[in-house]
Amino acid sequence: MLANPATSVTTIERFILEQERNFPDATGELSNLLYDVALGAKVIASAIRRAGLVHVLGSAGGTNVQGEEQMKLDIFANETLKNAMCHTGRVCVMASEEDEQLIPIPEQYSHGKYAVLFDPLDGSSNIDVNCSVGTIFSVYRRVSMEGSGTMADVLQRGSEQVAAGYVLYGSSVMLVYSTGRGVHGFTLDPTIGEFLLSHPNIMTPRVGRYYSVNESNFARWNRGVQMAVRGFHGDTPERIKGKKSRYIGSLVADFHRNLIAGGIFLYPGDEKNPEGKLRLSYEAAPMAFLIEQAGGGATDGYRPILSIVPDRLHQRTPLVIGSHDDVVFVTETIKEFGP
Ligand code: P6P
Repeated sequence: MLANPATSVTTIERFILEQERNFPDATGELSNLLYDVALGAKVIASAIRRAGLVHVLGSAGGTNVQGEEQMKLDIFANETLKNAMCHTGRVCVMASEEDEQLIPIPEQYSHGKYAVLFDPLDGSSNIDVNCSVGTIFSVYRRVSMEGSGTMADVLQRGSEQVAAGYVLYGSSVMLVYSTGRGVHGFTLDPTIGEFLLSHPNIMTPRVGRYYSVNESNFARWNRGVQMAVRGFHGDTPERIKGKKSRYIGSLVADFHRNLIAGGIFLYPGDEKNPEGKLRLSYEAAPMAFLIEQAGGGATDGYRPILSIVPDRLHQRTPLVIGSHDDVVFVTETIKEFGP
């Protein structure tokens, strides 16, 4: 008998268990870690929904390691994620955009086999104007032997990730993740407080409809990047068909639209910031893991993001990410027209 559609929902818990059943090498620990992140996301989503009401908006007065003004929600999101994972015995060390140093697991808790990195609230400058913001997370298997995790556990090549994902706090709250077996999207049903499977096996179109870049930096880009973006403007139809411009200034929101509809996002390096603005370990690498699982690509303009071994925790990287053929076009145009 067909299940009644009203009750045939697939929660993230059910989906992860089914994934475990289909892949005998899957261990429950990674599944449970994803539940922990999902719980943290629900708490953060609730705070964001209420932000305008509880005067959480506005600066907390502090500044983070990036020298950026910390919004109260930044701090709340950071603490929420730490608290969701530190006591579980699944994690040996954490790292966050909001913390200059590694985040050790308190001695009273056991140390698990995963290292987790996150940007707790990316795009936080959009909070006060009610634009979408996001959480980004990246999971590695530890390389250190036991006890408290080390910097080596978090400074791994992106291709070593065992899971990565993001939460988009937009018109609806979505959690999108991959454990290397496809990309799957879940939408939070606030009436029951559950993430329900809404976008199984996401594949991104080979050619994108949109391009996303901060055009105000155009004059500072190298000639190759300028020529690639001019191609997206439609200035060189013999090289590439023009695209529509969409740029929110929130990586998770821009990435998600391009993932679903097809598109390319660029944050190139320039004369002022040769390494660009975005962080390798907890922004570019997890998004690169996802986009490659969805059939797209991600480079720093020259080499795959997932091939880069980080030297420093808060290392920046130029980022070109999205539909496969568009990423190839940018990389080839940079090669042809040079820096
Ligand atoms: P710009 C938000 O501050 C962020 O880190 C990303 O989410 C976003 O893609 C980028 O910076 C926007 O930077 O310089 O265009 O405002």
